[in-house]
Amino acid sequence: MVGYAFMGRVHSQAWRSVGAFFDLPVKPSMAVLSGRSRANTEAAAESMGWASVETDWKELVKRDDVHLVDICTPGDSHAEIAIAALEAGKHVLCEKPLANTVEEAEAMAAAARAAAARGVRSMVAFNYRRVPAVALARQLVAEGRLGTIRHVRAQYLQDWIVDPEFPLVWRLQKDKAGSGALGDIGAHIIDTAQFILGEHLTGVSAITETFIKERPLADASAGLSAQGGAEMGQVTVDDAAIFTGRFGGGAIASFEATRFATGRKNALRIEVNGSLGSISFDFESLNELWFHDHTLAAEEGGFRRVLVTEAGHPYAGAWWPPGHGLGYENTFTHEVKDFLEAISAGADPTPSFDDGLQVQKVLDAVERSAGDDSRWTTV
Ligand code: SOE
Repeated sequence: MVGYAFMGRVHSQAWRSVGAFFDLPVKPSMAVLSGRSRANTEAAAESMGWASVETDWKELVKRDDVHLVDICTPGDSHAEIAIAALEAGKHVLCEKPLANTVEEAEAMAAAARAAAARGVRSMVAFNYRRVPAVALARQLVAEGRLGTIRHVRAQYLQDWIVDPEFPLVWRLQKDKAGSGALGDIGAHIIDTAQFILGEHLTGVSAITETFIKERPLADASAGLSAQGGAEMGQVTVDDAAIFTGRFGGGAIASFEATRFATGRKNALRIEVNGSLGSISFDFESLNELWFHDHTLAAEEGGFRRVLVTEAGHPYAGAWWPPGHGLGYENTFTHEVKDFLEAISAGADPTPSFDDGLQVQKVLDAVERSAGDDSRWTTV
């Protein structure tokens, strides 16, 4: 694994726990963690269960005992690390968004296609696909239970940078993160919506806003709970993005991604309305999917809560008895389980780097539209 901050910790938890809950065709062993500071990387490796450390990811990629590289760094290093690892014959799991630009994502997707021809697999870490309720929503749509899809309403609402004193962490710098709320959390709702529908967005019209233009500088490694100093720096990404879009199958959609929705912590919400029914999901109640069956008599209709914790629900049977529920970290365990199974089966895992590239094209279209008075922009 490369990187050991928030994403590194949650991925490590997944690698540690996956074999205890799923009957896997291969057993992962956590060989090496890479980070720039030896002392900090050693401390992280010790607490998260990695057997050794490297201070240069290029050394990690060369090692014979490494068969899979998990990239948990900011977006500006994804392309270089992923392409080097794929060329060295290592399977690659890469955090989202796939890259900071469409050009980088294109190079990564090309490297992934070439590697797949040699049996080397890659996957982008859109973990919310692996929430059991989200996977169930996709099943219901695929089975036709919602009929023709007409509307998608997707939001990803957080509030962790409302305070103007919150420092200029890497997620607020375009050269490191690519974009702001758009790429960080907007990418998740784009992927989740496309996953549930099994269709792509074809065009968008967008607005973006940066409410706080300057913030105190933070130290380079600062994470989500960082402190700032007296010196100020420029915020170079969006704080919020709102866009409308059209899906290939005819549905029309609205998307909202913001870190300024006071009181909302990790509210990834999606509602889909079809001719035969609707589903509604909110990550802040992740064990629930709300389903309205429009084929019932009007007197019996209405949204019903499905508690997605039954053994027959996606992923749920591997865990606890019905009603005991899962959390954020379990979605990453499902992700690495699916990745290991695909590698062993010689199958292409999803979401692939091509799927990541497609999301990158939507992000790019949103930015182009927002920079051009919300003009309708083809993906
Ligand atoms: C921060 O906004 C963040 O950690 C994202 O980077 C993650 O992708 C999301 O799952 C939770 O919020």
